Amino acid sequence: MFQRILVANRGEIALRVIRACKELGVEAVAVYSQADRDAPYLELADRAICIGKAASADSYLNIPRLIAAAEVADVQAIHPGYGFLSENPQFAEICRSCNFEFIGPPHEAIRKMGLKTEAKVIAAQAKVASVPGSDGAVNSEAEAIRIAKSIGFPVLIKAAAGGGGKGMRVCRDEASLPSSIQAARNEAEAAFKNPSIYLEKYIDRPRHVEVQVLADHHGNVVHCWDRDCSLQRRHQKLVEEASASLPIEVRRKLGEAAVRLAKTVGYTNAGTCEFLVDAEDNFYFIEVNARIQVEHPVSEEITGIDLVKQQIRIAAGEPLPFTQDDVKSEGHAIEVRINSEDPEHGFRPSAGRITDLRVPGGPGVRWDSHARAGYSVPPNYDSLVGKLIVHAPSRPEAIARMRRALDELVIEGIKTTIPLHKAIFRHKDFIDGNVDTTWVERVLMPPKAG
Ligand code: MV4
Repeated sequence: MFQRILVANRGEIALRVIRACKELGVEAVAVYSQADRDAPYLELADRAICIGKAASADSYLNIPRLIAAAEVADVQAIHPGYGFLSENPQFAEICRSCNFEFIGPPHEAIRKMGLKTEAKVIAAQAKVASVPGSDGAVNSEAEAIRIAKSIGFPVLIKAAAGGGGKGMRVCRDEASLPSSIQAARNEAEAAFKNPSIYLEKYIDRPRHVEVQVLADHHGNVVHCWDRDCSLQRRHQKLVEEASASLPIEVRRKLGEAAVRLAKTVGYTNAGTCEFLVDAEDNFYFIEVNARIQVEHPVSEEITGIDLVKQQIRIAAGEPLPFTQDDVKSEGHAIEVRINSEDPEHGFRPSAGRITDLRVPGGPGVRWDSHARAGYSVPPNYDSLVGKLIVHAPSRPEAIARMRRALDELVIEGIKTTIPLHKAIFRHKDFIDGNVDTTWVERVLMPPKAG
């Protein structure tokens, strides 16, 4: 096992990795920007190193500064967390070339999965169905029109280098296809420095279901079952659940598909295969997330596996200590993301000082947060202040437990998404499981008229 790890991230996930290190007997070295100099997660690390100014480009996205911190602290491995550099193949490659183990997949796998057109080729090799669409990038208007006519309108134009919903455009007819493609190319070039686009059949009101996988360096790949992450607003997830409440045969097939995909691309460490699921429970692969995700705790709760500890063990060369048959899905877990945003005012970030914080407890309740009373949420980064996770024997009991826990949770001094979550957990559609990726914006918070 490693003696010491650099945690190349901040906030909630930095604390999550520090906690895993402590339980493994590994020293955790935290990094921080000037905006985070008073952040509570630093006190829990064995050492903390300032890596630069508040701007991400000068700190958490700055590869030379992170490598310098790793050298100064004499660590053996680097955990990138989520966001920031976690899916940057160049960072993974540089870590390894500087003799630091990157706690994540091989840079080749990150690079391939970063190109969504390449990921779909790998899915086809693995005999995993993806959404019908173009074979790779679309290079001309004529080609786009031919493909759109063969799959049928509406089509979705996606950026090859995209993901997470950025740079997507729905196109409903042939007449608007050329201008939609041009607009999508411009967005893709601006956001990803890559104008390449591809086409997919637009799936109406899909559910977003993803499968957690773990793969070691000895050829063992297991899935840790499925999560439903359909509840989102403007591509920001709000609520995640495990399981995705699909029939067991569908869940098995999803898991097996994710394992085939991971094996085909030579994946190691933790990752997620994302699928869209239609009203008939048909599933279509869309992309791979080559990192630990914000919503990983719900999979931990139903399987009893500490995914972050497994990431570290895998990177240290240990074989997975269990087989697929050992990974059981028990009960139902739900996570809500508590963001410092004002739902009453278009979810604008609401940075500021938390004056009071009272966290829920009791059976089946987990609170993953770096925040505490007196902590000031800096305006420079994402607005996640904590994740409230519940686990119970069934989905109705998990919903009741989440309602109870949300009523106990008090955060004062900043605006948060707590009132929105309370409304979701009282809504009949959510309780009945009648939600999809369009539900929040279509039903719960439709745009105001005028
Ligand atoms: C889609 C889709 C409908 N049809 N692809 C958005 C995020 C990115 N991972 C893929 N996304 C979508 N791809 C086809 N062919 C609808 C979405 C989508 C979505 C997916 C998951 C979660 C939230 C979403 C919100 C809007 C659209």
